[in-house]
Amino acid sequence: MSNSIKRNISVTGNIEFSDLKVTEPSEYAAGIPGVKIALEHVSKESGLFRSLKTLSRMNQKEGFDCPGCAWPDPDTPSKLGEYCENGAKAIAEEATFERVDKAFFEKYSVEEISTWTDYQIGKSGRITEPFILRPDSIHYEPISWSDAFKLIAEQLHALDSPDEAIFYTSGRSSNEAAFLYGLFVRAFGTNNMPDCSNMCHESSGVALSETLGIGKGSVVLEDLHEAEVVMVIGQNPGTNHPRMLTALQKCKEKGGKIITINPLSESGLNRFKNPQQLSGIFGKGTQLTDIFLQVKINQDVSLLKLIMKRLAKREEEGEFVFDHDFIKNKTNGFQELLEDLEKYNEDQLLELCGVDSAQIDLAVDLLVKKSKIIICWAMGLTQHKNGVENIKECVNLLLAKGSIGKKGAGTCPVRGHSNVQGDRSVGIMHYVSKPLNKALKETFDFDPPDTEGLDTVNGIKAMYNGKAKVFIALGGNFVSAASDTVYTAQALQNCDLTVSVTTKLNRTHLTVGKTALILPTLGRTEQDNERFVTVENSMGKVHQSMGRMKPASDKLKSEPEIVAEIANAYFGESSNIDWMTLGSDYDLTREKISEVLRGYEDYSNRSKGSGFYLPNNARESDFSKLPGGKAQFSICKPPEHNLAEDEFVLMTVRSHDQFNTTIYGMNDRYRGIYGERRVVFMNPDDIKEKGLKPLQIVDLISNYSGKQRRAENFKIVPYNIPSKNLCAYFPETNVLVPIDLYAYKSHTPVSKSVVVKIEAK
Ligand SMILES: Nc1nc2c(c(=O)[nH]1)N[C@H]1C(S)=C(S)[C@@H](COP(=O)(O)OP(=O)(O)OC[C@H]3O[C@@H](n4cnc5c(=O)[nH]c(N)nc54)[C@H](O)[C@@H]3O)O[C@H]1N2
Ligand SMILES: Nc1nc2c(c(=O)[nH]1)N[C@H]1C(S)=C(S)[C@@H](COP(=O)(O)OP(=O)(O)OC[C@H]3O[C@@H](n4cnc5c(=O)[nH]c(N)nc54)[C@H](O)[C@@H]3O)O[C@H]1N2
Ligand SMILES: [Mo]
Repeated sequence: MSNSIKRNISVTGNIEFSDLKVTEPSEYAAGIPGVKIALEHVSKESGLFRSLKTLSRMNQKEGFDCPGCAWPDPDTPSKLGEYCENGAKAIAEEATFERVDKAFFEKYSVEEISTWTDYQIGKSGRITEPFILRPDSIHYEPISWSDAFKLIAEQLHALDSPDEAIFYTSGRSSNEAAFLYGLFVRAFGTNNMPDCSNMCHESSGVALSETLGIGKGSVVLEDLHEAEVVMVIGQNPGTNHPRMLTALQKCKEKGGKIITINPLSESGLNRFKNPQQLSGIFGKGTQLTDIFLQVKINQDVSLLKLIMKRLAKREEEGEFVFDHDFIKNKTNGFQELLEDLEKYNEDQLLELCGVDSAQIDLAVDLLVKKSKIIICWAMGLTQHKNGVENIKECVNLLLAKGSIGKKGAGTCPVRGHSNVQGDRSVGIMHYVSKPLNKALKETFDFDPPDTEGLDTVNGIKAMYNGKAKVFIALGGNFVSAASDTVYTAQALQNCDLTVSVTTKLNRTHLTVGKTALILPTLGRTEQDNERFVTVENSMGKVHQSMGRMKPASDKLKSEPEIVAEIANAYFGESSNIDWMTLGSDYDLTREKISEVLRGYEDYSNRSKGSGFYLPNNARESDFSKLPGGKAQFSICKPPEHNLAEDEFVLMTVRSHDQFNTTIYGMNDRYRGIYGERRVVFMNPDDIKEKGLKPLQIVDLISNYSGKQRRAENFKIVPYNIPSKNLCAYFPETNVLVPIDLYAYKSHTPVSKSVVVKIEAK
């Protein structure tokens, strides 16, 4: 092989400012602007007619599943279309007319592309054929599919051990592709399967498995309509799960109340004008949040403890607050929890969480009387050092109120990627599942590896230290999604080979190993030879998805085909698994899934129409697999930050115009930010006290274990956020998150509580 050169790649791209305009935050979500902007995005990228046709098929029974978030579809979709503004943007990204082809890569080197912003890189279009970046080159060039597969097989064979390869999965892959991928990786001989869950809801998975015996939520969509109280904690549904607002609206119409816990008053949770109803478009809309508890970043445990302490007091005073039958028959550890609560002093907890005491009383009043309670949460709880405890504290409250396993009550971790939950269910994970391994052996006659593999953080370290040499990604944008961007980029660059199965170009295709391959695949919306795939939504329902659009290029392959061909090239004649047939016959793959996993009987048939639910023990109040056969209360401690005078806690969040690392546009409409992403939201009193000024340019700096990390060029925006707290967008701020700072047990990077200093320029 030719000599490899060192490429001069920028890991941040251009950090110059564009054109910032700041207005008051929006007073409501969606409404006319929501519909208008949805249509603008799709028609700009792919033409008005094509876009209307595509939107009408989204989330309908015979259509395709939205490639955006994992919020479930109602059984009777709205006639005005079951989509949201941000789903429409996701479609527009995929349906774009722009192309990354041979001429594009002849014109632009990877060095030049890396100086662009993520927004510009994403807008360059759909990839049309396989490309290779050779070790002595800075330009990608075309390669045939068969040569690409051969090269991957050769490099995998050249490794000293299968554990020197890492197989990442993002959450957009279908169940069929993910199952085949997991099967191949185990047959190859490793459990090195980090996935985007590691950076996302892993803390939920760990906490829920340990307390309720299942790593998923317990509610279904209809439960949200029935609930008496919905608590939305650490989640911004107006932007990230817009169709959830319709469910919250139904809950309110039936008399339910909503408590929101968040450092920011997100407009999506204030007033909602449902774009799927004429009254929503033209009327005043629905007030969603009844009680807003403005918690300090990462002090949810303090706040929940305070709520429980006050609930316990009300019980002592003679009210019926806790569900003692449920607690006695179904749970372990309630007495210990009450004893632990006594150790905390109210004033101390109030000071820590920073919430107004009278507001907390309003929430307590509500919770005393109700038992149909649902807690919804997302990244505001999971991406902290104590992410697992945050969720366990929510489970404590639900268990004490008997709010699990009954209609209108339960846990609702709101998933991110549209099929991240399905990928896990069919076997994408770095840890060992003994039942899965046993079933794989029975069905496919090989011994799957039985030692735990590398997750995202450990995978990055292994590549950095030269212990892993091949990195293969089924989707995603690893370098921009993971923490510590500079370190992660170096880790990937240390590899011999990096491979990405992808629809579009992103920064991970620039920060690559000596050799790099881009394998272009069909998107969700595109026709796949009349075949359909299946996905699982956030509430454990599996259903089909069938693309209808003409593919972006006739050289694309489907994900199951690509995975099967890699496996086939690697094993050659030596495998007793017929990879090529499995990769092309999705019905057969589904049959194999149903042989290996419980709950998928008659899979292909049942996935048609609105689909089927997978078994869920928490929904049935069956805790037989847990210690003593009971759900577990947990003792959790409030976290300590011990901030120095000049330190702040920074949360890194999504703007309204992005899907993770894909930047759709430069606005964050609901927060009143237009034309710029390099902003940091700061409390107006803090700005004054530090002698800073609105719109002043600063750098953000994190110091950890003697190493300084810097994110340059942010404009200060005064905002309603607790003192000593800051907020900025990811991925720009990922350079600040140290690789060694992650949640205990789940290893989720602490993207929502990074301690930083501000330095004026
Ligand atoms: N349009 C769009 N949809 C998406 C995505 C997207 O990027 N764009 N991403 C998808 C993915 S993968 C995921 S995981 C989800 C993410 O969905 P979210 O979790 O809603 O996304 P974030 O922007 O990270 O928002 C976190 C919210 O938590 C709050 N928060 C931060 N720290 C704390 C805290 O300590 N306590 C509390 N109580 N709140 C806190 C923030 O103010 C913010 O409102 O969305 C999915 N859907
Ligand atoms: N600082 C900070 N970091 C974070 C977070 C945060 O809140 N703060 N959030 C974390 C979370 S919750 C998550 S889930 C991760 C996300 O991590 P990833 O899942 O790795 O990142 P995405 O940005 O969702 O990946 C987008 C890329 O997927 C590819 N793609 C799109 N559609 C398809 C498809 O159909 N098939 C294939 N094969 N590829 C496709 C495109 O190339 C696109 O550029 O980021 C995490 N990183
Ligand atoms: Mo996520």
